Amino acid sequence: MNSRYPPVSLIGAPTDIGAGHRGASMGPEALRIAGIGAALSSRGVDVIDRGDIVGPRNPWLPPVDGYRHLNEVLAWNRAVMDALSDEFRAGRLPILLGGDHCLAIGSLSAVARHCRETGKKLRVLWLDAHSDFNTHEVTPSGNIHGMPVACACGLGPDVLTGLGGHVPAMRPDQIRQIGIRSVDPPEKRLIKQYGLDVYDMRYIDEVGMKRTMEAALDGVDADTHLHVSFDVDFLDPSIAPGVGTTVPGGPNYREAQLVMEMIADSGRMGSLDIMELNPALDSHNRTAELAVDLVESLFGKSTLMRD
Ligand code: EXY
Ligand code: MN
Ligand code: MN
Ligand code: MN
Repeated sequence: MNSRYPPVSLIGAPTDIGAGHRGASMGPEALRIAGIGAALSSRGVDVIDRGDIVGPRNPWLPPVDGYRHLNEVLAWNRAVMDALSDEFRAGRLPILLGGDHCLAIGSLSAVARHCRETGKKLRVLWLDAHSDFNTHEVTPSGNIHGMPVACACGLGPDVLTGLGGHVPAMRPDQIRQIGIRSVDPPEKRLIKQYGLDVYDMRYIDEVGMKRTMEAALDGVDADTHLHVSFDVDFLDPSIAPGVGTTVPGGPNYREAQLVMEMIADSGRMGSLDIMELNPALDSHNRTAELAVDLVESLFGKSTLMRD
């Protein structure tokens, strides 16, 4: 076994309850078919697949008061939070196989609680084309997958912001967003108001991915729990077509690999979300296979001569 990494638990959350397209509910199985378990085992990681969380079906209804499917989103996120909390208490590294990104409300709640209980410093890396910082007042869609970061920072309905028992679950200065290139105008105002640290694609173009990641990881040390929330739409759609919310102009293959390799080098990743993969929009499971390739890099596989 690879003693560099704690034992890993795969947790499927097969739902598209917070999304505007159907299909992310098939994400967990596509990642399994792409070989995520075997890929981790081959890295020497001790991995268990816990199977899938169960939750309500998607009724596919319009938003009410700016929220679509709020009750169902709450049920799924409670289940996600409980499942991740069990893994943290067992000393394991949970990998949440989404599912749409609204489920990060549950994972961030669990991670924040784990850090409060253990006294660890929290750093969240949010890899995404979107900031996911909308509220019900300003959302253009009512889709709650556009709101998880706001909820984690205390902006949202009490049932979601209070999920982990502490409001807000985290401070904006504990979050670094990377790859951002689609933000709604009122959402942008909120991001500025809350002082979120955003490394958008313009920044990455100008500064390069290496310096971007150095900045995003600055201050991460042995006392840090690093949570990586990887929305697959972070990647350029030319390499990752299997998502419902593609935005042109994202990181290319090598830039994405560098992100993962530098996170691996930090040695501090304690939990991971892989979100928004939509097999209904994919081509021959190519995006799932790319996600697994990137996960291998997160666990120390280098495409260069450093293994
Ligand atoms: N900002 C848009 C909305 O709130 O509807 C789009 C959000 C897409 C969210 C994707 C998963 O990252
Ligand atoms: Mn997202
Ligand atoms: Mn996104
Ligand atoms: Mn930890």
